[in-house]
Amino acid sequence: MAVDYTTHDGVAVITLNNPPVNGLGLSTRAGIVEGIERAQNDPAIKAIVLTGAGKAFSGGADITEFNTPKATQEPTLATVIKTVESSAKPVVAAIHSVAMGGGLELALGAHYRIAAPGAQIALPEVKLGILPGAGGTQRLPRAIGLEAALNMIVSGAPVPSEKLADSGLFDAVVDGDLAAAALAFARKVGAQQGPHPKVRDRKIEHPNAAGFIQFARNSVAAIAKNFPAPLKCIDAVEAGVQNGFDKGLAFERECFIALVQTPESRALRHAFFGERAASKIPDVPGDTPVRDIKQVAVIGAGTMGGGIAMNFINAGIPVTLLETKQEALERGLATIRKNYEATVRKGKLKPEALEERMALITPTLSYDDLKNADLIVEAVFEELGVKDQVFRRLDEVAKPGAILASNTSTLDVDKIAAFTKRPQDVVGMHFFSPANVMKLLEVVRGKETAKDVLATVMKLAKKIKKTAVVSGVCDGFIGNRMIEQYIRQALFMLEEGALPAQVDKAIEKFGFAMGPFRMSDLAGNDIGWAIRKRRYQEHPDMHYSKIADRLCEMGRFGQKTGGGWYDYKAGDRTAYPSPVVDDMIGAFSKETNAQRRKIGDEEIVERLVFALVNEGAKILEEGIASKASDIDMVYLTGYGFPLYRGGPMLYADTVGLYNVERAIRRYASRPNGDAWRLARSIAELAAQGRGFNG
Ligand code: T1G
Repeated sequence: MAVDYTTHDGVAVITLNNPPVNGLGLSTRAGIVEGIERAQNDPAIKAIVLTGAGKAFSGGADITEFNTPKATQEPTLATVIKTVESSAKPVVAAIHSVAMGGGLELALGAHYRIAAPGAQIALPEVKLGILPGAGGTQRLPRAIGLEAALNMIVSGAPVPSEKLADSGLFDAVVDGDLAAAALAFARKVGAQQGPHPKVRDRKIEHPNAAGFIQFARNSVAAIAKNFPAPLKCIDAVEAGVQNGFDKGLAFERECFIALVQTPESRALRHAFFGERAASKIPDVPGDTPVRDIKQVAVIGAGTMGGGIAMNFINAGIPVTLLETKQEALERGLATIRKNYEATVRKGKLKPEALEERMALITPTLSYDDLKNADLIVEAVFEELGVKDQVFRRLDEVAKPGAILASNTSTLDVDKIAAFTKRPQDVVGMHFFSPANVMKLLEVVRGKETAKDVLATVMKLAKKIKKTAVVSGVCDGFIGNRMIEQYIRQALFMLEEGALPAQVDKAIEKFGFAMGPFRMSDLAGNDIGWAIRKRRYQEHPDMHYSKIADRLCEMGRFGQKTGGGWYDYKAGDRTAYPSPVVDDMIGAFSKETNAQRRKIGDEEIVERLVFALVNEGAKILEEGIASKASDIDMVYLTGYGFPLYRGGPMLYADTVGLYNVERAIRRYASRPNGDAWRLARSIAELAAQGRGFNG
């Protein structure tokens, strides 16, 4: 049973014991009910303490049970809370570390609550696309007031327990021994005459509840356009304010059942699990010993190197920053300082913290200064010859056991590893620009990369707040390999009849942060041009539209040259459709005898997204990625794929692989159809009625 029951001089202590965070799974729920009933039947027991073992009071409903029969099997959480609340003997919730979601709702069912400072208190259900489903929308407003409760429920953000000390939520916030304080408190209230206070009996006081709720609804509606849950949170709270506790509770339940079935909630839960699953590498045991990373070195102080260095100093890890020339080093340091100054101006960093962080950087022009580094990340020019020199030199100076990482985004990590005599210590750490902002880190596993190197980098990634996804070695790893097919389709569609603004608008309406042409103008069209030139050499058989080359031959590299797929005005980043480009596209179609036709938005979205899905399926087949959710995490955290759709692979499951297959076969039979080689696994899974994510 995931609950312990002990007695201490007339006080029964029920301890949740379901690691890692005392998720309220079926056995935990049953154990609490049994404990409460056992205490009722023991005349020696005068009061009950409810607490959690390990690292949490409770992290809430056991999300691993979601959409399984256990989740709704009695005793449900609502039943547990009702049992606690109707106990004749007072129940004291003793809260430490984490009381979230159902965990906080359970505590709200107790008669008294005492907390240790520093505990994270939250109703984060909205972040999973649902709402508190066990009375949180009804009890929290009664505990801490309408405004504070609505803020917590709609944001899902955690509040430290000490900040709620005077909110009415806790009877005490105690430093020191929480267990002893809880026992003393329980003895005190156990000696008092009942009935003991119930949060549900409190009134929700507000001078103008209806007005405030309407104000909240208007402000939330403006920002939550793709997510139904935040507005439902407000509806549920309002129902309790207007119609009383029991009706409010019933309405909350209806809302919960409706929301848990929505594709948005499925996407958010998928992302929640995907984030955690990504750090698990199938053949690397979770208890693999990791190397100690106390000192990092970064080679290259350019845009990438500087951003990479910031990640480590933000986590308090000192960085030796190496450049070849003094002015490049100074330029890099100045850029890092400028970035921090901007953060200070936004009030997100204290001025003194800026200096502390800058002090963690040791600039140098000498490789000899890298000899104590535990991890060395190179971010030098993307050319194999340059990587060759750098890694041979690292092989000479780096200490044994130092991890040698390349930030390469396109080169073969196995080839880079072969420049050293220690390929087992070489790994790819592909950061995304701007490296100090983008959450995604592709960890590229060479065929000889040691397992403890992978385990070390994955753990370090969590410390520097990155979402790390392991990729095998292939051209473009996971993200860029898939985006190449996406861009191919975008270019073909220009030849076939679409214009840049139409393609961008269609995919941005689908939810992408930025369409392919605005993105290319931002990154620089010359970057894609260089990659295509390499492609034409390596894969002469791969059919590419040359329309983007035509644009580059016109010198239209994007924002940096004042014009790319769009026109730009000085000091204005707005992308204006360009008549010059539209004419070029029309002329190009004529030259290639492409019959221009009207292309609908639905086809644009299908061809762009299914190009990702099809390549993602091949990446899974080849074992470059170990799970579909890894691919989704790459796209959600590195490519602006809309979170409410859960990533390309989950989106394909939502559409149904049967429909994805039919669409791909349709496009394969049309002009430029040679770009569509249907992934075998899509046909197989479709035939079995399955999806990528089970
Ligand atoms: N159930 C089951 N497992 C959970 C869990 C949960 N609620 N929360 C976390 N885990 C696992 C997680 O998958 C990971 O597993 C391990 O715990 C450590 O997590 C009715 C319906 C609690 C702040 O949304 O925010 O209650 O990978 O790496 O950084 O209204 O986890 O080790 O195998 O994140 O210390 C609402 C979600 C549920 C809380 C701890 N609750 N969790 O953070 O560790 S819905 C939540 C978190 C609900 C009711 C509704 C965080 C944390 P593994 P971790 P952490």
